[in-house]
Amino acid sequence: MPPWWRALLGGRRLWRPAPPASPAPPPVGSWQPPFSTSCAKCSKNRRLRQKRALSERKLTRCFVDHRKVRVIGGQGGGGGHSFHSEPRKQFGGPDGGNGGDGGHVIFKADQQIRSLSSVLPFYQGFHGQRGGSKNCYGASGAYMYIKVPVGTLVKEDGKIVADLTRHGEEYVAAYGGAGGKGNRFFLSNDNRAPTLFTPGEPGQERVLHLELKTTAHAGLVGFPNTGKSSLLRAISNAKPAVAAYPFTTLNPHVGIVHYQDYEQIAVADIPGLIRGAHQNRGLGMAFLRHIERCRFLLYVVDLSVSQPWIQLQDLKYELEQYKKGLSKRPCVVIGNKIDLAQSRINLPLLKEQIDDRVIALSALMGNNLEELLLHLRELYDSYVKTEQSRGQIPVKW
Ligand SMILES: Nc1nc2c(ncn2[C@@H]2O[C@H](COP(=O)(O)OP(=O)(O)OP(=O)(O)O)[C@@H](O)[C@H]2O)c(=O)[nH]1
Ligand SMILES: [Mg+2]
Repeated sequence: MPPWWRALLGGRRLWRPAPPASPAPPPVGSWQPPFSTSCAKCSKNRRLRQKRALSERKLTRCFVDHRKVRVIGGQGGGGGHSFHSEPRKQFGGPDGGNGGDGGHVIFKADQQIRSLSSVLPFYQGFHGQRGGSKNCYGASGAYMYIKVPVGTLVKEDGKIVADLTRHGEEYVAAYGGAGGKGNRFFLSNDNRAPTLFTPGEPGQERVLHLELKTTAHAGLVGFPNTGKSSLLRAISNAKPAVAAYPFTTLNPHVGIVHYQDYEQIAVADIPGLIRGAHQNRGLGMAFLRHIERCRFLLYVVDLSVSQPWIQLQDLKYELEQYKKGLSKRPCVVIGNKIDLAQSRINLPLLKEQIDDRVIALSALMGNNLEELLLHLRELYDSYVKTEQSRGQIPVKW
């Protein structure tokens, strides 16, 4: 504080530094380290704050499996128009460079993307730059990549033009326009001073429909409330909502089952189907579409209801009506809710009625999940072998 300020306050000092406090002696018998350990202790004992899972309502709002997109490739840059001139070289000739090409707009499949919600309705590619003087070419426009989920179908006028089923696969949605020619390009013996130059071409313009079909190795197919989501929660880290009312799940969820040899099997929880789903009852078509891409099917039936084999017949009928041969895919029948008394009565009856293998388990209590996991691996191994024998690369996660 300046001295004149202190004089103004009547010589009073407003703030006085506290006398240095003498360190308190440590209590007898308890040795304290000469540094603070409280921070380390806290960090060791502190549990990592977990990210709150998105609610089903929020997920439903974010999940988009249809998009109409207008894409335009970048415009090519115009050709340059100039004549070289310098001291003692007055008529140096034409030196207008060519314009750069417009950038393409490209769809690229990315495993990290879950739905088409991040895809915008319109994309314009980057334009090429104009050709300059001194024979300088314009820079080409950069490619514009639009990330889409794996399993995206690209349709134009109802026809499938691309199917992006593998991570990193690309499809050029709109080509950029070619760059124009500068006047240097038109130099010839006949014409030593061409003034002609061409503008860049406009990029390709298309209206495309994107459609997402969930891709997974296995699909959990069943009526609502049979415990599909509970089962996916039990065998993987996925967290689909579980509740005691039908149509809790409205979008497919994909969970990954990890094995000791680092193989990973993707299992999709498909929303519940009902009778008449192939006629679009209960959003049937939207749900059935996601089953198409599953290499093998896990039919989940509720063993506690009477005559559970009827559920299975109905499911197979719906799949067959939707797409021929869909119900013939490798499959296993999962009899869920074996922890209930009625289920134990129904299980032998179900086994009598059907030829497929039945695995009885309880997704809620975790009973007999090992048998399912082992059989899932068998199905996966046979899928890998068939793909390799056909000379194709099996889809891996
Ligand atoms: N007792 C018993 N109840 C179960 C079992 N598995 C699931 N449930 C119950 O069944 C109800 C429905 O479970 P979900 O996992 O939501 O069924 P879902 O097939 O995904 O249903 P949707 O999403 O509507 O198609 C919940 O109340 C679960 O607690 C089980 O093994 N035993
Ligand atoms: Mg569910």
